[in-house]
Amino acid sequence: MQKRVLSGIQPSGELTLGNYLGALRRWVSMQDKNESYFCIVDLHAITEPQDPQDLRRRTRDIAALYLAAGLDSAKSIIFVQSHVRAHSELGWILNCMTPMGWLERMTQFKDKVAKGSAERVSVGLFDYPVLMAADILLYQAHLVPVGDDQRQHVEFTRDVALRFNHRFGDTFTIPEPLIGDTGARIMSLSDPTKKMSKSDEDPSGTIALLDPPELVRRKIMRAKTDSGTEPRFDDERPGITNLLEIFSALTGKSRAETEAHFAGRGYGDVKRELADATITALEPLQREHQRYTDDPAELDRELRKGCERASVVAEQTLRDVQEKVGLR
Ligand code: ATP
Ligand code: LTN
Repeated sequence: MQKRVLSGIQPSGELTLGNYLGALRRWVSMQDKNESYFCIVDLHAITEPQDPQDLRRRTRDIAALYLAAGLDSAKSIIFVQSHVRAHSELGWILNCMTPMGWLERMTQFKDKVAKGSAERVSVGLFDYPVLMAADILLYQAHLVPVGDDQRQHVEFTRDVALRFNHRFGDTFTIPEPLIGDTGARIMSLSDPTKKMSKSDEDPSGTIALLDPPELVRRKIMRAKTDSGTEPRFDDERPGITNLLEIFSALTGKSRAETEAHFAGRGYGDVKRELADATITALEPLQREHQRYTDDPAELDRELRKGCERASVVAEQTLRDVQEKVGLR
């Protein structure tokens, strides 16, 4: 049986190598065998302050990168979250059924609050997982391919769905997170104890998918490592471990094969080969991205088609939910 797949990325910054290896690249390989929905979650991005022009540009840029990476609208439904109103509507209904305590436990929220003052944190950021649950449940998704940091949000979605089904009868498919073996948690190049993140203010830790080759090389050559010499995966040495992890995710080599590949060589060799591998992987993506930038009407057509197809499915679930809770 075909499974339904849904995932999304926020247009909160330039897409990174972490987004690619943890999410996007894996989506491409799933679209042949599954009924797939991939969105750009702009309503999630506005849970933190965004410049309106930047938000619009990034939303299109990310859509172009989805297509450039190989998502194909003949196989998948590719759309912008805010174009399909059912996301906000189901989000509200689920809000009314979700205990605050469940949201207070979310580690991503707690981490973000710890970084800023409570005054600056929006209600939307607190409520973020409920909207994410709406994204997933509207399409009755079985599988949610994400990086490791999103595991808790998918578990939360399962709890929301189970609770709704228990109270109102079978309504939602219970989804499962799908997290890769390699590349699920790429760390920052400048601080390998932190996740590589597109909204990081320090660009030296992040490889953006659209960084030009010389910049990619410079960032990798300057990546923070320890004073050791032997390239090995080692929790005590997060810098070199992260570089090896990226190498292994890009080349498809297992961790053992990657260690064997670099046996007897130094950290400098790892950096040089990783820079080459990264530049080679990004080159076709950047070329295809440029094609969509040159033809904005084509991108508009793709997103309009995606919105229409997604709306049909989303509306059906929304109606069912509205009827069950007594809104129709
Ligand atoms: P932000 O910095 O705005 O929180 P982000 O870079 O963490 O953004 P998201 O939009 O939150 O990116 O994530 C999109 C997808 O990319 C998710 O599936 C997430 O798990 C995955 N992802 C994000 N960062 C990484 C990373 N460093 N390694 C692996 N996967 C990642
Ligand atoms: N919270 C996710 C983005 C996201 C998402 C989704 C992922 C929003 N809705 C639905 C999978 C399915 C993140 O990566 N920060």
